[in-house]
Amino acid sequence: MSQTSTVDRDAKSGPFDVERVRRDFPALHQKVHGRDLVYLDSAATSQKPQSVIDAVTRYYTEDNANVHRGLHALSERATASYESARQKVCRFIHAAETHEIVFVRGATDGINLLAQSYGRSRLKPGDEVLITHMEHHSNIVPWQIVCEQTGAVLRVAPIDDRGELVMGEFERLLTDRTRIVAASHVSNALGTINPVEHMVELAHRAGAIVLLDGAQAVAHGSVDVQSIDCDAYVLSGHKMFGPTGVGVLYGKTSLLEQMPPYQSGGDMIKSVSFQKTTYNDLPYRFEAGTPNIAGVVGLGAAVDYLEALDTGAVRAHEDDLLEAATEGLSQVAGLRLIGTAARKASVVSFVLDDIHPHDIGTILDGMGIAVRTGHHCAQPVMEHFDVPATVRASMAMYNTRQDVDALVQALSKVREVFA
Ligand code: C6P
Repeated sequence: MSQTSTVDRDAKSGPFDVERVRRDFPALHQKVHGRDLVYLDSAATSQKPQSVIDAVTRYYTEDNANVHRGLHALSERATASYESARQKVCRFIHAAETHEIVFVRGATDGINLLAQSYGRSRLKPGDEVLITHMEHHSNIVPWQIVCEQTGAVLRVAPIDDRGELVMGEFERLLTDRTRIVAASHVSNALGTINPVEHMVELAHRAGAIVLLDGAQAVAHGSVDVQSIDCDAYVLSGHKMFGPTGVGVLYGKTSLLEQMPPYQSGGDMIKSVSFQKTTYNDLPYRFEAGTPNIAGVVGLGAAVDYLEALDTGAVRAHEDDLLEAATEGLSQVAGLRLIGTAARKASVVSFVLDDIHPHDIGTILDGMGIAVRTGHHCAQPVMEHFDVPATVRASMAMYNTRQDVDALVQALSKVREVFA
């Protein structure tokens, strides 16, 4: 991230050994179409370090058992690993209590949980939910659905032509009718880092609770949910070097305590009879059924991996990549950057002449360069910039200046092909 007060800028910054980090990620060392892979699609999903792969394999090889259910040794080991991952995530995002960490399938699942549990039980006709124009579909559609179900009204705070939230409008749209604000911490399509502390402060002043979508934030810098003071925060394991199919809904105790169960079944109850069911304590009340145990164990290993790195050095390295990519791409004739906010994570979206992004993506793939092309599940963003799609290169700590150079050079070739 280029700069943000939610990120600990005082973290010790030292020389960053990208080659050592790269050695931890086996998938990076392969040829694609006969060329060395240049992986620039980490916002879609990051690659996994060997330690995460090993943790998942070890769980299945040695400990595989259901959690919270068995008294036998394997079940106790599986439960211990599962609950230790909860403690790791709690520490990683600086939550106050481990029971504030609810394991879900990913950011999408976490947002749906909040919308259907808190939103559906609380919203009344005429109440308002405020989102922003830069949201991923996962932070739009669940709110549209809950507004249809309850008669609440969805409001959208605009963005400007750099892809920054128009704070004056955001503030104006916060009224005594606003009950929930749901906003991305970092935009996946633009890379914009939102001023989340200020947004939370304004929303709280208006009496609303705030959910932040941290899917794109957690891999780039330490997040402190207590200092941000958001009421809820979601993340996806697979975007922070962990497995797919696992993520976290963080909720302040005071919020989670008000929320009725979302899904029901095993593990979320204390007792069941045909007359009455009593629900389990937090966070188990929101973890119905057998969870993705291997995924949670892998997520714990991903947190271990991240915590062993110097976050300041990682951030400096990513900022350097962002700067190099922005500079390099700006030199490519006919290229228009989409998303030029002052505070950005290492994501660059662009269009090139009138060449369709899918064609660019296909040519780049032929050169071993993996980028994402399309609307990035953020169609309102595309509409704002009046483009059908963009090419998006998203960089993680294992990327190098050479990766950036390879992209910039390849784009000149793309232009030659279409000239
Ligand atoms: N964005 C991208 O290529 P899930 O699928 O639940 O793990 O994450 C959904 C999601 C929510 N919010 C933001 C800001 C996101 O970026 C994503 C996922 C990927 O940009 C896949 S569409």
